Amino acid sequence: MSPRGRLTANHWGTGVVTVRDGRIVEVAAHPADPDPSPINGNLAGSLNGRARILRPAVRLDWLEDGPAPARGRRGPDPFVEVTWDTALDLLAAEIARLRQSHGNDGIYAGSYGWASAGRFHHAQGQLRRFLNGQGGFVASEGNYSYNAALGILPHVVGPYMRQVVDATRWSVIAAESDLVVMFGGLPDRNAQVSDGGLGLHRMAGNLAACRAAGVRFVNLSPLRSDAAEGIGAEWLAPRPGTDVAVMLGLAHTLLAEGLADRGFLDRYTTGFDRFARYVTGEADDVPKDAGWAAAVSGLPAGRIARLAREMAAGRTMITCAAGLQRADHGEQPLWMTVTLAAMLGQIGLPGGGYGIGYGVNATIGNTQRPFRAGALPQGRNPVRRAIPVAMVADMLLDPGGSYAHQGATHLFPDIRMVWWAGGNPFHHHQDLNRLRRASQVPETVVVNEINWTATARHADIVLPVAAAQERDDFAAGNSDNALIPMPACAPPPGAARTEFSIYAALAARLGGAEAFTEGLDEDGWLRRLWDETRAAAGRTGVDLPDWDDFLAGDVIALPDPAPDRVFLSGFRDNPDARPLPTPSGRIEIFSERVAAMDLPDCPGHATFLPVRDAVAPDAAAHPFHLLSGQPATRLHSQLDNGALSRAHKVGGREPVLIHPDDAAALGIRDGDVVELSNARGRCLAGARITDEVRQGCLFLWTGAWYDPDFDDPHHRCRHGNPNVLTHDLRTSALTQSPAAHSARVALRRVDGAVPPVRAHEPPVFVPWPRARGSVTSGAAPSRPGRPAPPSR
Ligand SMILES: Nc1nc2c(c(=O)[nH]1)N[C@H]1C(S)=C(S)[C@@H](COP(=O)(O)OP(=O)(O)OC[C@H]3O[C@@H](n4cnc5c(=O)[nH]c(N)nc54)[C@H](O)[C@@H]3O)O[C@H]1N2
Ligand SMILES: Nc1nc2c(c(=O)[nH]1)N[C@H]1C(S)=C(S)[C@@H](COP(=O)(O)OP(=O)(O)OC[C@H]3O[C@@H](n4cnc5c(=O)[nH]c(N)nc54)[C@H](O)[C@@H]3O)O[C@H]1N2
Ligand SMILES: [Mo]
Repeated sequence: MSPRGRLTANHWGTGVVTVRDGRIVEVAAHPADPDPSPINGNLAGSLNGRARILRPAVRLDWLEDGPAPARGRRGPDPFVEVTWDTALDLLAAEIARLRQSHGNDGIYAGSYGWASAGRFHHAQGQLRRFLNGQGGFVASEGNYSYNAALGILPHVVGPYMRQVVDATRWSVIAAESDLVVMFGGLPDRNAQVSDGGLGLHRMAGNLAACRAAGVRFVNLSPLRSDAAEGIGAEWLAPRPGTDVAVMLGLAHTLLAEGLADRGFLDRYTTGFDRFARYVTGEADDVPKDAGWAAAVSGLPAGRIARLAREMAAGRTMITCAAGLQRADHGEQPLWMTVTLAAMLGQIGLPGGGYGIGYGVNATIGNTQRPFRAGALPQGRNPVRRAIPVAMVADMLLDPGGSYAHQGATHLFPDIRMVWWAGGNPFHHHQDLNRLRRASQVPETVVVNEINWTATARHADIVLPVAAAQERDDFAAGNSDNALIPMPACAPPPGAARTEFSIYAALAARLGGAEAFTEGLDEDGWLRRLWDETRAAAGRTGVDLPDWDDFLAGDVIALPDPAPDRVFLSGFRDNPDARPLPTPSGRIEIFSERVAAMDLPDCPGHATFLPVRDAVAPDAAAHPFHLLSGQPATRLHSQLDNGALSRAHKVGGREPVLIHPDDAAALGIRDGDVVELSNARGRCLAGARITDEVRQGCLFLWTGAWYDPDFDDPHHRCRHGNPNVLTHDLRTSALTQSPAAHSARVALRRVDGAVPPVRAHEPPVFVPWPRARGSVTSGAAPSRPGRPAPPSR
């Protein structure tokens, strides 16, 4: 093995682990990685941190009073640490009770989230397999990343995932493109992450090659650093939520100046004329010309018109960051990106056309997996119900209520138990005060976690689990071409254990142990999955070593199956033989199918619709547009108590980027404590004053662990989690996607005493049975809980 030490795989790349006295003390970059992620710097501190969950714990009220809605107590309540036998007996009895009294469609285990890399110990996969064997559960569909794309693009060009897998390669862009116009930029901090792990970070090198080849970049974004410094991008900062207006201004110029490619539009698209009447203003008396676009977006009209001419003059790639659709009417920038690219007529040509979400994932446009590696089979869910993932609070607050999705009406299930493993809804969901209310509704909430996140603190039964570095596994990123060994580097601390062992023990209590384990232990499963991987590799002509050699060895790089890929080139070559999977077989600039749904928030062609908070009656009281993109210093909320993430806090609070003019007007200096607020919630943050951010915008990274101050009437977050401020409205009734990037807030400097941040501390534990009035902080000695119900 070339690197000294044991390898580990994370969504942000491969690391080399140093262990001292049975503890992970450092995770360094793999020496072969040309652009390693700094996020490894959080691992040692977080895995050994004070917030690590060391023993199973049960919320005091739940233990005393039994399963019931929590009436605000989930969150502030103390916990009782219990033995595994007690925790598993209580949980098995509760599953049995609910199945009996209510049925499996009272169990919600969508459990959205990124968990950790690893083909076998995948948190959601394990939970689904277990519950599928116990009668099933209500699931979720879609994601928080690009849900609007999943829902709208099949109507326009075809499934979103094909567009990602088949995205035009950066090597092709370097060789063929003159200009790359990036809506939402292409943040290099984001493009270091890839779900399931990755061998090498290639984006920086490929962008450098573009630069060396003379490709010009334009970054349209509220944040200058959404374009990597090295690519020398021109920065244009439209008001957030106005990209569709800018693109319409570009489209109007193309049309007015005869620069739209009529031949392409006629042969490969449908419905352009309908859309053109909207652009010219024939349909609504508002010509969407560059002047109109300038008034809406704040960009100069002349620059918009010139950009249109530049785009038509050479080979132009248009990219749209996924962040743009995590916003009000997020379907529209996607549809408009495709429409604009169609007008340029370069879709399917090398270096032309469009790419959606290049920055979402380190592999997009950079490499691809040659085959699917083995993974834990999840079985079949007998409960065939799933809600759109971002409707979780809607569902809990409105059992039996109806909702629209893709033109149909559905009813919410009546949920009694919620189970989360490998996700952090008190990070990822919007309007956390509303989520707090919703999370009181179930009778029982179960959370498997590594750390005492806010989600764990809002649970009734908390199960401590081993981290990726504490169990044998292997990684094969979902879109990467490497196989990475993940040997256990250290034992899990305290009583933490693997989720496989937890479900095996629960299945033994409930019946169905054999169905869950199939008679295999963890090592047996890993060998089975590796055998499947070897067989799949063999079919592509790749010979893999046996499991023991692989686990002790280095990363295995696999061939890239399509290094010169050009998106939609087959369709362009022969649209009759290779039609798109849309109703017309063509790009649908106007969609009869979407139009027939008659949705005011998603009409039949790309349309500019304003940000809701900006046109709300109280808009003037909330003058700042809040953006809350992905943090450079961590993956979402994971390992927020690690060294790198903490080093970037301002006085222990999450930094918020403020433009110098805005700061001066409010008397805010760099490093001050500030409060962000609106009618939905409040949080404290640390001021970072920088001209990197557009004036009028505040940028507060997502993922600071939610730290509600229960002594404050507004439950103000002391730490700086933006989701106390974001709204829990959907992009549209078509896709019901989350829309975090469209919130407006007020800002003020906070003088005088401020409460300390408590997010990275464990909750309060009390002994049990309770001696009245006794409350201890930190780990109290475990005492047995109430008599365990008999196991089945
Ligand atoms: N305001 C705002 N909100 C956003 C976004 C935004 O841009 N702005 N982005 C959204 C997006 S794109 C996403 S993808 C989501 C991300 O939302 P999540 O995926 O929910 O966020 P993570 O912080 O990655 O949460 C993963 C959790 O799983 C835990 N974990 C890790 N490994 C394991 C394991 O093996 N077992 C168990 N049981 N737990 C494990 C970690 O400790 C962590 O708490 O956030 C969304 N929320
Ligand atoms: N380091 C790190 N990398 C990550 C992640 C992480 O947590 N940490 N998360 C990963 C995940 S799960 C995902 S889904 C991807 C997300 O990848 P993206 O969707 O690309 O990420 P975002 O940060 O939400 O948005 C990108 C940028 O869009 C800009 N933006 C927001 N609103 C607007 C707007 O209205 N107009 C314009 N023009 N720009 C706007 C913001 O400035 C933001 O920086 O990142 C992945 N990469
Ligand atoms: Mo995401």
